[in-house]
Amino acid sequence: MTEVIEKKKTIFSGIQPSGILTLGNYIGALRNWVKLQDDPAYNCIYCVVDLHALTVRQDPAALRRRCVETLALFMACGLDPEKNILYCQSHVPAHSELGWLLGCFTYMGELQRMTQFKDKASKHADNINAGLFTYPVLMAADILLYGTDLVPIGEDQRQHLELARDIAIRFNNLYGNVFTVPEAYIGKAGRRVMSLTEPTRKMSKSDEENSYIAILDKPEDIRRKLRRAVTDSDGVIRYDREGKPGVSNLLEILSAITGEEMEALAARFEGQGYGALKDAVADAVIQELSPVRSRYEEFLADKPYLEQIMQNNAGRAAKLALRTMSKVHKKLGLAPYKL
Ligand code: ATP
Ligand code: LTN
Repeated sequence: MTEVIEKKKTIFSGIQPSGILTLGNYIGALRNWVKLQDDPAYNCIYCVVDLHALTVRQDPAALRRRCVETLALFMACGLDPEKNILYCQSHVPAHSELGWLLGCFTYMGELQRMTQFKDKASKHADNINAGLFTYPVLMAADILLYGTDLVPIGEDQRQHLELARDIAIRFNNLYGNVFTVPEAYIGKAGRRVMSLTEPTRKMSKSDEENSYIAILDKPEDIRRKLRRAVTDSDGVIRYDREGKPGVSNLLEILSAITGEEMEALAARFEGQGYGALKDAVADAVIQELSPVRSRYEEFLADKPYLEQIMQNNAGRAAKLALRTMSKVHKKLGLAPYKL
């Protein structure tokens, strides 16, 4: 009898160390990463994408500190450095190299259409640098470097993933099957957690402090920010993203954390005031994040251990990256050289 051994699939995702990670990063990305690590069908690679963070000005000391802190947070959320490859993007130079090569297969018009570029360019009008423009090419390189099958991300990254797929298909059409064409993995609830102060915009770690809940916020701060969250004046608890963005965001956060359907939640809170809903969301968020906060403190207390994990895992990632890079060099006709 012949046994069919299925090759394990690869998952890759990344988060920028550009600030304090938020509830949006947690619900939209990190929580799904933790779920996926236990699926035996996958090898998971999760990266602190520090090169991407450089597209806006960073204070060097703060950036250095935040890379280690982000790794500690990955682990505090439950990511296991033995089961997954957890590392820092700049430690594997192949990301930048493939980024350059793929840039030669990406059109200006494609990059000009990216909504994140348009948003960030208007936010940082004094520093619209070329890196901000080619950001999605480096993201495509991150993903394609490892033959990634699945990319767990929030809804805001869907357009970038589509571009990565287009680049992979274009390259494969020219040179044969080099890259795996990746799929997005976007959770059902919480795919786009909105700002608490401007609920028509996504919650973002680079906005002002009251607009987001940081994963490491103290319980009293979480409750205060949620109590102050912008809603509306009609007093009705109902899920309607367009008409009632503030209330819908609260329902969606609650649903993402408790697993209860939005409609069931809306029915449960019918006739109650917004205060009751806000308190319920605060209770759920505090309960979910408290253990993360205490584990984070424990991990962060041992920096040498974290640095060792980064070092070892970068070595594991670099080995995998090398395989793709030598294939790409050969296909492109770069002069032979032992990498
Ligand atoms: P920045 O505000 O610095 O641009 P960010 O908060 O958008 O960053 P990233 O590091 O760029 O965070 O994103 C990491 C992951 O978190 C991505 O998969 C992204 O889709 C997801 N994510 C970020 N914000 C949200 C959100 N508000 N809701 C759901 N997912 C989110
Ligand atoms: N662009 C993403 C972060 C990111 C990423 C990646 C996500 C960089 N490289 C590769 C998934 C896969 C963002 O801005 N959220």
